[in-house]
Amino acid sequence: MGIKIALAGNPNSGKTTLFNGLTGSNQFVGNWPGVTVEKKEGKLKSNKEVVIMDLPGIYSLSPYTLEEVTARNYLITERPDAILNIVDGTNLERNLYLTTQLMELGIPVIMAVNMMDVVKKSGDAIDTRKLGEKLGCAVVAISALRGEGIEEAAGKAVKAAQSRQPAMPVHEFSQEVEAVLDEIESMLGGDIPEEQKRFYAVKLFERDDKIAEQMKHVPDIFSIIEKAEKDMDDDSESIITNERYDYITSIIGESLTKANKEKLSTS
Ligand code: BGO
Repeated sequence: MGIKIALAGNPNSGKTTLFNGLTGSNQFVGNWPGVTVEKKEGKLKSNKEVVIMDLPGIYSLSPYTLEEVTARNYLITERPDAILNIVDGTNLERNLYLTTQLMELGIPVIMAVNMMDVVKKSGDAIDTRKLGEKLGCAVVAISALRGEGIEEAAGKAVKAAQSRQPAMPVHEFSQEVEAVLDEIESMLGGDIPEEQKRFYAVKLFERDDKIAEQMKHVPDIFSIIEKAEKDMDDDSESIITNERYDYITSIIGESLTKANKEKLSTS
C-alpha cells in the first residue's frame, strides 16, 4: 500500500516550490470535492510509492475560511500517514501557530523550515534541534528554491509515516485549561480514536460548530465552557489562542537568534 503525506503550511511559505521540487512532473491537479479550491497531488520523484497531497495554504485550522475547512476536513477524515509542515523561517512566529494545531491531530508531523538561504543571509540563526524539542517533532532546515534539504525532509516524513507514531505534542496549556480538556476528552464517544481526542476537545471547547456537526455523539459541555470562561474571564476561543501565542513566544525565545538583537534593544 502506498504512503500518503500531506503538505501543509501558510500561504507564501514556499509550499508550491517544495511540492514541485519533490514531485517534478508527476502531478495531478483537480478540485477538492464540492469546492473550487485547487487540489494537487503528486508522486515523490525519489519514491513512486509515496503520494504528496498539497493542502491549501492556511494560517490555522479554524472554521473561518474555505481553505481552512477544506484542509482540516482532509486531515481529520482522510488521515494522511504523515504531515510535512513547511514553515517560513523568516516568519517563524506567525507560521508556528498552524504547527501547534497540526501537532494535536494525532498524525505524525515533520517540520521543514524553509527559506533558510534568506535566514542565513540575514545573519539570523534557527536552532532546529531546540525547535524540534520544544514542539515534539523532527525539524529539517531547507531551501525549497535551491532544492537543499528537501529530500531529507521527504525522507523523514516517509519514515515518520511508516513508524505510525502519532505526533506527541510537548505543549501543555495552563493547568486550568488542561483540566477542562481532560474533562471534555473523557466525555467523547468511542467513535473518536484516542489519538484524535485532544484535537476534538480543543475544538469543542472553542465552540467550533463545524466540528460538532461531524461527530456522532456531541457531549454536552455548555456548562463546562461557561464555567471556564467565568473563571478565566475570557471567551474560550481567546483563551486557547492566547495560550498558543504564549507557547510560541517561549519557543521563539529559545530557538531563534536575531542578528540585529543588540541594535534593536538599544535603539
Ligand atoms: C516568488 N528561498 C527563497 N529565497 N525563496 C523561496 C524559497 C526559498 O527556500 N522557497 C520559496 N521561495 P511559493 P506558497 C517571487 O514567487 O512556493 C519563494 O504560496 C517572485 N515571483 O520563489 O509560491 C518562491 O505555495 C518574484 O517567490 O509559496 C516564491 O506557499 C520575486 O517564495 C515565494 C520574488 O513561494 C513563495 C519572489 C514572481
